[in-house]
Amino acid sequence: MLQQARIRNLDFQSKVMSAEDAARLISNGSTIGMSGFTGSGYPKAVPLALAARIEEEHAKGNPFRVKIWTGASTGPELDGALAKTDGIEFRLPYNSDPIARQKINAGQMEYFDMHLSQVAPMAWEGFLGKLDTAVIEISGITPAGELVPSSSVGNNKTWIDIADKIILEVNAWQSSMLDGMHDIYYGTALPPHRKPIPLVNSDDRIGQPYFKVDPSKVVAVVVTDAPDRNAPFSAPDETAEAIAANILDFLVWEAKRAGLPPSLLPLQSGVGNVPNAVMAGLIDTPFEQMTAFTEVIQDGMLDMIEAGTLRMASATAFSLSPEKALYFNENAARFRDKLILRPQEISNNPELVRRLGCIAMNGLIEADIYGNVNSTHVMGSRIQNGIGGSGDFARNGYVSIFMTPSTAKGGAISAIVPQVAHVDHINQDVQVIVTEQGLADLRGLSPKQKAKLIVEKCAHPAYRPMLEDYMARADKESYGLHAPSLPREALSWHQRFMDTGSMKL
Ligand code: 0RQ
Repeated sequence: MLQQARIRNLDFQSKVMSAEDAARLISNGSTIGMSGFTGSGYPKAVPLALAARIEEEHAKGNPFRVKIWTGASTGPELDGALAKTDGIEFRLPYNSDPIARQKINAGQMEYFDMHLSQVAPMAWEGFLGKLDTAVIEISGITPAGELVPSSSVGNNKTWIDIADKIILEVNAWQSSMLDGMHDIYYGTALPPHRKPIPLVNSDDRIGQPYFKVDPSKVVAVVVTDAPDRNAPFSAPDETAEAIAANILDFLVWEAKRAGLPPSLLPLQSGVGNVPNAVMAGLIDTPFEQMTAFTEVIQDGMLDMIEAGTLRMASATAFSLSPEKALYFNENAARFRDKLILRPQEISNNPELVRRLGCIAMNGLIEADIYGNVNSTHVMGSRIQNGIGGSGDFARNGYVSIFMTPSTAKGGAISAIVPQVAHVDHINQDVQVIVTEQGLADLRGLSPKQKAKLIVEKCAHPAYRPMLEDYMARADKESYGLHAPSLPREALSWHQRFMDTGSMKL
């Protein structure tokens, strides 16, 4: 019954098989394009069956590893299960799974951390090699044999188009109300044939609701009924609330200064507790009829829609807490005409982000006194997640805001340092830095002016005198005085943490 309701095409019905049988169609050394974006819409049965098969082969002493491409992060049934078996040889473009992270940082898994908007174009350009198999979660198949996307779109269109063979997971847990919510654009091309993307407003629809698929490439259809697994949000603590309040004050001030409309400009927000607290806070500001042109729809955005503050949100995926995902499934009809899910090469497209003038709000690991930002590598070498979509939005938005608590690890680490140990966002792409201490608007400032403001507004009082002392000495001893630095000392804070467990003197 379930099967017939979701798979409304006889040819596809005849391809239904178990996840174990489908996993047997994948061989050692394969490159697999999986669906999945921030814990939504990832395949939940075939990767687990593949992990079991890899474990069996390893137990027999046979090699078995695969290369995995996705939209962004997935769930424990995919990254976690495959990483645990040492089954992933190579992974791109974003990961937040703790087991996979541990393998990457132990040097046991190759990882290509890249801008999310660039994944599909690079795959088409052939840089990434050949894609053997696509494993894609969908929420249904139409009578005409088109695929109804699931709770994330990510790179699925591209994987379906370029893979030699396709395994589909039809997940009955996903709301049937997702049908019609997606906008799959088929007009992309490689240079010199690329044309302007005809999207002018966040809520423009420029494509079609379904993925096209060549049925002869579909080798298996697996039926599942399993929830997405996103991490729950914890209630914002005092620090998160202070950061959110600083951002909200800034947005109100900026709207007045620049004469922005009451709908502000399209919002982009990273994932996590602080961005979620910002969304919650926007409900009580003078803004109205706002839109979001962003990567993921999180709890706060659904609340904003229900409060009437947010008119619509465009993204590539949901990133809802487990409770909010259930709530969405039960109330999907209400949100249906207010949400659009697009391929990530469109949701994160630099051309569109620049044209729309998004307000980009992302997290950081550390920033330096000149406004360079490290979003990815703890102590310069240990990857946390990846750059994700932050670069797509930071460089191209109307204003790029980066937020963080001023310290990490109970105060042992300062988030503001003389020099970042790894650079993801150069200072030209970072216009505002905000911590619970305050907000530094860096637009139009020279390096020395930026340094003064960042230390004064954003650094924790325990580290402010150390930074001021560094700046004063650099001002006297530096090789050049445009962006004064003391190379021998600039990374000594990180070394001290690694040696002693604290950046403090
Ligand atoms: O580690 O979990 O072991 O305690 O980093 O830090 O403070 O919980 O903050 O969850 O917002 O993550 C930059 C990682 C911030 C995130 C980053 C440690 C800290 C903790 C997480 P523990 P918090 P958040 C759209 C945009 C890149 C991708 C992006 C991110 C852990 O925002 O991945 O922006 N951004 N995508 O203790 C050592 C420091 C540290 C530190 C934090 N200075 N030194 N450890 N940590 N600062 C979304 C997508 O692209 C899908």
